[in-house]
Amino acid sequence: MTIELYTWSTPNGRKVSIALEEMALPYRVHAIDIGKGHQFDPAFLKISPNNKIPAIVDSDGPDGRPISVFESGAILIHLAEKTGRFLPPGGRARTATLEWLMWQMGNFGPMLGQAHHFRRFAKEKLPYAIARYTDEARRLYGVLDRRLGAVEYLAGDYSIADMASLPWAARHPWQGVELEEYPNVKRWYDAQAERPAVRRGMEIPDGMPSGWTPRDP
Ligand SMILES: N[C@@H](CCC(=O)N[C@@H](CS)C(=O)NCC(=O)O)C(=O)O
Repeated sequence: MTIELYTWSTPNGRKVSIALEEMALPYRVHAIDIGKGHQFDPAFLKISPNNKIPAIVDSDGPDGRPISVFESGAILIHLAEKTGRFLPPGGRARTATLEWLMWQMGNFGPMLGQAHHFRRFAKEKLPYAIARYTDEARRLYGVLDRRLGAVEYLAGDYSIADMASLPWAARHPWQGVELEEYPNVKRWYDAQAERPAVRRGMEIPDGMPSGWTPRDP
C-alpha cells in the first residue's frame, strides 16, 4: 500500500511529507511544478480541484477502496486517523489538536503566504501591504509563543498541529520574523528540527532546496 503524494517544495507540501515520514507510511512523490503551471493539468485537477498542492491518493481508503484527498489539513487528519497516531481519538486533546490545526490552516499559513508574496515575490513593493502582513505575521508568532509558553507542543503532545505549523515557521526569514524574539517558538522549532522524520520530510521533493537550515534559522 503506497500513498501517492503530489507536492512541491513549499510549506503546505512539506506538512504532508513530514506526516508521512513520522507515520512511517510508504509513499511515492510526484513533483508538481507550480512555477510551470503543472497544478492546472486536467489529470491533477481530478484529485485537486482547487489546483493546489498537496494532494494524495491512498489506494487503501477508509472503506478499503482508493481515495484522493486535497487540502493539507484534511490530508493530515486522514493520515492520522488511518494510523491512529498524532491525533487523539477523543476528549480534550483531540479538540486542542483540531483547534490548533485549524488555527494554522486559517491563519498561520494564509497570512504568512501573503507576507511571502508582498515582501518577496511582488514586483511592486507596496509599503502598506508589506506592513500589514509583516505585522500580522508578528502577531501570529506572538500567539504561537504564548501558547508554547504553556505547553510543550501545540496540543500538549506532538501532533499533526505541530507538523502543519513547523514548515511555515521554517520560512520566518521571508516573513520579517526573528525567532530569537519568540523564545518559546524557538524552543519548539529546535525540538522539531531534531526529529529525523521532520528533517526527511523537509527535503521533499528530493533535491529541491528546502530553504531550511534547522540548526541556523
Ligand atoms: N489550503 C491549501 C493551500 C494549498 C496551497 O496554497 N498550495 C500552494 C503551494 S503552497 C499551491 O499549490 N499554489 C499553486 C497555485 O495557487 O496555483 C492547503 O493547505 O492545502
